[in-house]
Amino acid sequence: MIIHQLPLDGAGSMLHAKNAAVNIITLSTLSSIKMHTKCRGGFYPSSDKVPRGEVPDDKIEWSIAFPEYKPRQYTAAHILSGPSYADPDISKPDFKPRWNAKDGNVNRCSHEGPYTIVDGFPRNIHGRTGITGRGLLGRWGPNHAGDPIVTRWKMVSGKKVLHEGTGRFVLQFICIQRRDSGEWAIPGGMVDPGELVSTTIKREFQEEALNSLEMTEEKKKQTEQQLKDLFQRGEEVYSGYVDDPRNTDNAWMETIAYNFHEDNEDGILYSLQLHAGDDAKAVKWQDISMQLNLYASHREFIQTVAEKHNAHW
Ligand code: RP5
Repeated sequence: MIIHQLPLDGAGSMLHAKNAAVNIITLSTLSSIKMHTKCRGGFYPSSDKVPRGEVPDDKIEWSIAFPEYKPRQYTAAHILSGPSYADPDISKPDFKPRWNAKDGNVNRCSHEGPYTIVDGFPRNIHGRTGITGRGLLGRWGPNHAGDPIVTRWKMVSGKKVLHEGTGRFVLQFICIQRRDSGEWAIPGGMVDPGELVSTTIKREFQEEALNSLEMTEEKKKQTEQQLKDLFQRGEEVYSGYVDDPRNTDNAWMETIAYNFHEDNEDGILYSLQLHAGDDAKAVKWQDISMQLNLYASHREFIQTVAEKHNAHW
């Protein structure tokens, strides 16, 4: 028996048409779409209403002349106070970063190729954002993260759920609610200096979706053992720039996203107990569909995963 799920908007045929269109979005084109929708306009996040300068759609690219462009400079006070994960101010004489290179333990390479340095400052590889400085980001240039997209099939009474509108099975992913903005997101996080992204991804997943920071050492080991097989089967689904609301003209987010999928209904993901921890204030299994509204570019990453599994979108 197959469980059917009704289309949320009741527009089955329209969904089919849209699906045909989204299927042409491939990994290679992901990095060039929907950029600077979240890091342009309005006030800079968690600031005292610091406004971003206006950047019209046709003036995002640096190659387009925009002589009136005079963005404000903003770096959050806690970044300027010099926490261990942040760079010093660029004006400090002893700060000599090696741009576009592995700079000791810090990776200053972009996944998208070389970025330019203008008047000593790295320039956002995807164009203008309406603000200079680092905002909430610690590093000048690329700030590297990793994103675990952990998926399983939606099951009801032991059966996979089929969406009536698209005729495809419904996929679910582990979704966290961010403590900073309250938005729902993939449980990703920043790569620590010298850390492998694969390690970041596992660590962040366990901290944010399983609250490993509050587990006993024994429980932590047991959980790692349970997840070992799943984490060995990860597949990279995205690598590049993120349209993150914290991006500025001189500092931006990049990520590598991996999909860890469980096909087997006896597998670990059907019994795993979720507990929000660290930067997450809630965690849940989220049905995947085009109705999703997620932090930064996460909706696009999830769409890619849905397409990869030929799942409902
Ligand atoms: C996003 O910010 C990345 O995709 C990743 O999910 C996240 C990392 O930043 P924190 O969650 O550590 O703030 O751009």
